[in-house]
Amino acid sequence: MVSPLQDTTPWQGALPPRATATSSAPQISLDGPWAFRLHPARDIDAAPGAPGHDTIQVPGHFQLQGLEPDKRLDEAKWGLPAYTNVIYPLPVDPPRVPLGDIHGQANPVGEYQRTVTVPDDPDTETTRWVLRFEGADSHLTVWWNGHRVGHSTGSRLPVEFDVTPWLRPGENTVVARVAQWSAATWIEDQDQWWLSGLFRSVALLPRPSDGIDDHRVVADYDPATGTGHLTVTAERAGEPVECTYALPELGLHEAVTGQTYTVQVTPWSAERPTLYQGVLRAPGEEIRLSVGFRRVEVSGHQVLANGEPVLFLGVNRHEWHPRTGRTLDAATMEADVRLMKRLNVNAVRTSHYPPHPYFLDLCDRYGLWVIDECDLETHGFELDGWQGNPGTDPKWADALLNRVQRMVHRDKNHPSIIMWSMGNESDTGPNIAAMAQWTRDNDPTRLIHYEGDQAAAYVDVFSQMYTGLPQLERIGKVEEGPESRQGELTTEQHEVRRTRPYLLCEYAHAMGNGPGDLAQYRELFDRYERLIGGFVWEWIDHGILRRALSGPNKGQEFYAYGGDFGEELHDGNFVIDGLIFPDRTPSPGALEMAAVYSPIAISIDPDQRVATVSNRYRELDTTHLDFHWIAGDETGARAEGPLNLEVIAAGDQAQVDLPALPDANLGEPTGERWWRVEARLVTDRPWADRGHVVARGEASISTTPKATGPVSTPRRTGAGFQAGAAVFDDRGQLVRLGEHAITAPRVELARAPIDNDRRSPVADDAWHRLTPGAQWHELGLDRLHDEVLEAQLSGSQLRVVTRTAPAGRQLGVRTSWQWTAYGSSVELDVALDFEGDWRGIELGRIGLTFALPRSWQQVTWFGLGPGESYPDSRTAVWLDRHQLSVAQWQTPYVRPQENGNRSGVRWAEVADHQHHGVRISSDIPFDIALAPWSTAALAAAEHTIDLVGEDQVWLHLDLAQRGLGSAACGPRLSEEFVLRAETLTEQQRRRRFRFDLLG
Ligand code: IPT
Repeated sequence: MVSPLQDTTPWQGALPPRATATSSAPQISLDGPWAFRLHPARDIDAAPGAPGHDTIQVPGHFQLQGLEPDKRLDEAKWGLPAYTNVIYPLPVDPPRVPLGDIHGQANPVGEYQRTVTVPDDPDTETTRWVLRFEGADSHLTVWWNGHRVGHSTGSRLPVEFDVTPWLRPGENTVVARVAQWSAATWIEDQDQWWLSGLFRSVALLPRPSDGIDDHRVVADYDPATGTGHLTVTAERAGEPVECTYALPELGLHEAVTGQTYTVQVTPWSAERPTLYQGVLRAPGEEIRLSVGFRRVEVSGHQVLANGEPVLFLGVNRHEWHPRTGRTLDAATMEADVRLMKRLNVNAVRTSHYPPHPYFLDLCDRYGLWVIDECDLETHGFELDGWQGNPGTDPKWADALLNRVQRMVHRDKNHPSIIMWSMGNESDTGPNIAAMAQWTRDNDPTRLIHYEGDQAAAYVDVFSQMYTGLPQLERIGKVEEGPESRQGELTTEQHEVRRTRPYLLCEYAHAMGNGPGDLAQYRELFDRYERLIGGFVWEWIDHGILRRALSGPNKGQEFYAYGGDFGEELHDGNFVIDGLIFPDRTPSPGALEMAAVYSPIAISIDPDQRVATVSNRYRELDTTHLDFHWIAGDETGARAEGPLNLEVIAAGDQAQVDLPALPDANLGEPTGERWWRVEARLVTDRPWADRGHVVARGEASISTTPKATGPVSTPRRTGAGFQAGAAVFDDRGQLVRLGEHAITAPRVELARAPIDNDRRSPVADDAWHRLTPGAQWHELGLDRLHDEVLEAQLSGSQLRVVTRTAPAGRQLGVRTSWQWTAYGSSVELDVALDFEGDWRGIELGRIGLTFALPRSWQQVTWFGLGPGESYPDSRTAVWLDRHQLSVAQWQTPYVRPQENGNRSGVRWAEVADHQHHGVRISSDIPFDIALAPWSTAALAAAEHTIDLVGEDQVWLHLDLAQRGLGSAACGPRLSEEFVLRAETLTEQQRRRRFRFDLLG
């Protein structure tokens, strides 16, 4: 006998799908505590008995509720989280899944049980009692008072059962069995944690027989005339029913369903989310209407909304919370939407399943374009060449169609939804084409997206992932070839695809420190009409909150990732690839994205004292923004004031003169000064407070190098040498600066690999197939040996030559260090020469590392900040005098890696609380980072709790840093950001630093 868990039938006993609605009809929430236990999967259909002895909260995942953050894994009560990306964690024998002989182990089934109290004389004549589940992962079977009501799959889709025939007066018992693995597992292979249970709300709905079971709002907007065409329809028990509705702001008081009304309206868009509120009435029920008018169409190579081309500045969002997994409370969903708006995001793809319905309400209200994606992914079939893929195999046709129907019906009334997406990474096939066809027929008001249709045959946009910049440019110019990962297109297919707008449904992989290159992508989006934008991968790191149970950081919280739960198969920290950390703090990558996505671009010409402001909105003018100028210098002095700028219409730009700077406020007029212009919100918005900065532009005014004082000749001492305040040993190695012990600078050529350094090969031939990170390790660049070749006084300088090289190789770096003193200051001229064969080697950095006293914890610098920046990620930082402690300097990437680089630094002071320390400066802006741990310790750490403060502060002065890129899942790092010994510029090989003692 086939177990229902192994059957591809999507559901049995369920009511037809319908729209989510805010209704006046009563609702009995069944959220809260339920009795719980694990039940053997083999007996999924056995009649339920007494309730389990444990208690669990609904909504929630049972694996997460059975394991507190400070409990050992062997104390987990109901299974453990498991993370895989593509690969299925089970033997692939679809539609079969393990049933398991051992109680609850191979296929944990959660049995939920509770009582529901209804009136003593419940109406079962004119009321239908409907039990609704918003989400059960992955297979749900339901009993009401001991009667099996039905079952369902489709984890992130609602299902309703009519329980009226079995309803009893007073107390009723409901049992829900939710299996982790079922046939549906094969079509829910999204890149995320495997977590099960009743993870969304459950309710009992007494449905009035004279109510409204389903309704549809079609609100078209004609941009040529500014009129809206509104048709509302209603259904009861599957049949159209005539009802009236009111939308008072539109002058509609007694409108009738089924008729079309023409009204003057302001359309809905992400920029201007105009909703008209009203109510749809039937004798037994009122439903809230929240109507947004818009027309979505493809015109040429563009997607138009209300006649205006849409540029998608988007993010991919999985649902995630570090304690509750995919169970999100309303406040968290709202926090996400508000943060997206503050980060200048205008679109969200609900990768890779329909989100909690409330999230879509928020998108309607706050203004975000949505690609609503169906709960479908079969990526693991790729490992067997897509053999048996559900997109093709007829036995899955119903299941796939059922999913898209349930999504469209649930979400059809949201104006924010601009495209329906059929799913993700499921290859192509007739079953998916049929989903698209059904959707097109059912809802002609929206576009169809599916990246797996590489011929763009049954979708409206040609969509791809992680396309590199050169290929993107070819596509922008409509010069791409007929190639596709599903084979070469025919001429006809190619001609069709060439007519489609091009969307990056995923790009800029935000794993760890990154993504880089965002500004370059935006530039292409702006340049080529056919490039309609993209969605950064992805919104949030899916870290699971845990607490260190032992070790030096015992008790400290950290975030777990794949492999931390003892999974047999896992994909490590590939699940930590978000723009925001698990606690929802924006990472530097998120801030970079916000700057690149900004709807206002500001540039400053300091010589002409003119700022140019471009309005990149499609609809909004700049009435909601105030412009301010700020000027400052390295002393921290500043002046600021309002900028009087005319209102700039969408798509236009304007120039404005900046005032003459009052020298008196700005210290020494010889130093470097900067201008900054900010666009700030004039009034509070639902997503940000008044004054929130939407855009910044900046420019530096002038640099007049400071005169250096008279040279003082270095001298020999008993133990070595002295130059100004700098004291050296007899091999010319710096040992002290004034009173303070400092370890001689060493050359560093590697960095603690970022995820992008760990995942993409440097080239295709055998040795170069290593990733940069592996190459550094293989070659020994992460454990270099230093040898002093020479140390002597020469004229007014101490001249030292060292050789830095890995063991076992002939290649190395010969570094000349020339120290000159000016009074107590000391200058270092450093020059690196690469010896031997460095071909094919990509360097992490060209850096000098010093160990400073541990008490030097305060850093003040004049340069770009306050956040970290890298050569391909420096849009979000600005020139100013910034200040941070060494602790604040660190970016706590969930899997530790290179972080904290500050670039464009003119000078920096590192000091203790009494301001004893050192000031470092250079005529050429440099990169600097400080860390309480060494590069080796950072590289070795797997979690934040592995990092322990050391006895010194490590100072990194970098002449160059490798870019960030997106290579963990994207194209190789752009060559201009790769560091190779043979192509280093003069500035990347030599530099002069000056060190002044402070205090
Ligand atoms: C792509 C997936 O669509 C997404 O779910 C995620 O896994 C992402 O990669 C990487 O984090 S698929 C990839 C093969 C391009």
